[in-house]
Amino acid sequence: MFDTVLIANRGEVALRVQRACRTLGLRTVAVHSAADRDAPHVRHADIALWIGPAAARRSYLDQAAILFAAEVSGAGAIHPGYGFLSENADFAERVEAAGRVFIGPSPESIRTLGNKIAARRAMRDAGVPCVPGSDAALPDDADLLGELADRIGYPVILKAAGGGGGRGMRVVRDGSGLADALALTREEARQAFCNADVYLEKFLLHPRHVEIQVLADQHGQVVWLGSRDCSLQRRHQKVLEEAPAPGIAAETIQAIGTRCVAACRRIGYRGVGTFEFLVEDGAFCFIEMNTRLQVEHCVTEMTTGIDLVQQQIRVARGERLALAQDAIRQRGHAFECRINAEDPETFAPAPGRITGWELPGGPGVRVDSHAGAGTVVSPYYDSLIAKLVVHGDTRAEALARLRVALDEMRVGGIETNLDLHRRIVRDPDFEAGGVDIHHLEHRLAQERGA
Ligand code: MV4
Repeated sequence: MFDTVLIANRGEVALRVQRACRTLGLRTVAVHSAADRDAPHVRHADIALWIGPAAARRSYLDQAAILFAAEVSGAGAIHPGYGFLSENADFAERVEAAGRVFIGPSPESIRTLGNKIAARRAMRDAGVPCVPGSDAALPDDADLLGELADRIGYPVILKAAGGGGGRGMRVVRDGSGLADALALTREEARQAFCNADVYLEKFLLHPRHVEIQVLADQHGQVVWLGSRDCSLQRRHQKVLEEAPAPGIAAETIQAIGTRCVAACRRIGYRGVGTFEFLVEDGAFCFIEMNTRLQVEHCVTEMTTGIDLVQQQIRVARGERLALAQDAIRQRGHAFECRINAEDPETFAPAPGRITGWELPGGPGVRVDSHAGAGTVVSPYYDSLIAKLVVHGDTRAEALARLRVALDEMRVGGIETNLDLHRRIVRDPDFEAGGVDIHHLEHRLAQERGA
């Protein structure tokens, strides 16, 4: 099995993967663009290889450059992190064809679950509850289409099979706009995803976004690792996440988690995965599955005590899961704030040189970051500079610690969303727990009006 891992990513997740590899005694290869020469994971790696200029297309998305770097460095495995090539089935296939291990699910799993129609069908067949909707790609025939939507009930939402994460969607309020909306969505889908298939779901008005984390080995053993609530978002960008999802009965979560595990067994899933649900009036509705490590995996780590990246590498190595489901518990509560370099008014990325950097600490406080005083935040990549993660025995304790930590943290030289987080953690509705996916945008609109 492999003893060297190539980290095909940058920023905080590259450092996170670097640490997990070191903990397991593995050698590491960092591949970096011209913008990331001085990144900490590059410094800590055994081998660092320059793969191209700052633009991601010519570095972190350049499959040939990364495969060549693996060859010359003798890396037996590639960890894709999140974003970039992490959910690219063709890349996973090329890694395997080169005789290396892709640290993630099989290319077939990535491909199937990347097609949202196929994913829905697989989950429905496995007994995972889905949003009421169509079971196949929509026909263009207006009568058939109208019948389908009438049966589901308005409002409905059209979604591209190749979309996900909020891309390629359109809400339709009544039958009069349906055919035109389908034509538009189809054309956008063809352009954006090279797949013109579109499906239909009932549009839920006030759902929460709740996720279930799973972990599967290559021998058919699968566990679920509790829930996360990611409802606090703006324009499909998550801002603050927590675990477990507050105010949901343990038996309800347990029943859903068990279904997710059964679904993974059925499709022969391996690695870490996330089932995304919309939860409205206590009902869980599957929407999509993410086949990668997620940014917010840390709140699951803090509540379960399990190092998800280490587990990801172990199962990729062919090890059997050493975790039994009945020994896994979510203890206490955790929050994660995504600290971004961004304009507090416009939310536009605000790159630049960080001149001041003071981190919080104390019991239950964790900061995952590649940044520090002197770090230049590049305009070429996403604006995440740190994840502030806080754990406590109860939600109230974790929230109290989070308030203190946010007040302690200082970033100088660039603008950040630290102040936004300080306002969120003092919002009475957020403090009560269980706000829906529209809450943050409603609050921001209120603030602008006030
Ligand atoms: C929905 C929905 C309401 N009803 N599907 C947006 C991201 C993608 N993962 C799915 N999304 C949604 N799908 C149905 N049937 C509302 C959203 C949605 C949303 C979902 C999760 C988190 C934030 C969101 C913000 C706006 C819309």
